[in-house]
Amino acid sequence: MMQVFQGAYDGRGLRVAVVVSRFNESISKALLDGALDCLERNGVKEQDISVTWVPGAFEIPAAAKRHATSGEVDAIVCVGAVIKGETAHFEYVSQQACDGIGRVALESGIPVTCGVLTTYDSQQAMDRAGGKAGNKGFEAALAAIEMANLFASMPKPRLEL
Ligand code: INI
Repeated sequence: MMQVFQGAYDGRGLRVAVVVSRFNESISKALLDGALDCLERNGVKEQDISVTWVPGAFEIPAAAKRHATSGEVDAIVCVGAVIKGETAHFEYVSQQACDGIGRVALESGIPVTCGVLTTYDSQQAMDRAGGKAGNKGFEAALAAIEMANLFASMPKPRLEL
């Protein structure tokens, strides 16, 4: 019989860290609210949730790594907003944020999800932070719950890559 692994949207008993960047704060705050709403709706207890603020999206991976290596969380949700300005800075910040988040996930083996917006203007960001295109913070939190349950159901890692 074939084995199928999949995660459930059940946050009961999960310990979740949310890392949020202060830059573009009104957008980040809306993403954070979306993430917290999702965690609470899916049964994660308030005392099992932590929120960590960092200055900008560039700093998100380092804070996520601290949580990942603490052994005290089952999943990490990253939210923030990188919005294109007049220089190439946006490219480097968004790349560092997304690559770094992915690297922490791969290196730690703990689910780390990416609700960091990388948009060309503020309207696109607002649309994705509770506007007409949903709330990417909510979606990142849901993905974290699914991945934490998926990993709990999968065989334990025995080999180093
Ligand atoms: N940080 C963001 O989170 N979003 C941005 O749009 C942004 N832009 O465009 O500059 C941004 N820059 C700050 C960066 O994340 C660091 O905090 C800063 O460079 C200090 O390391």
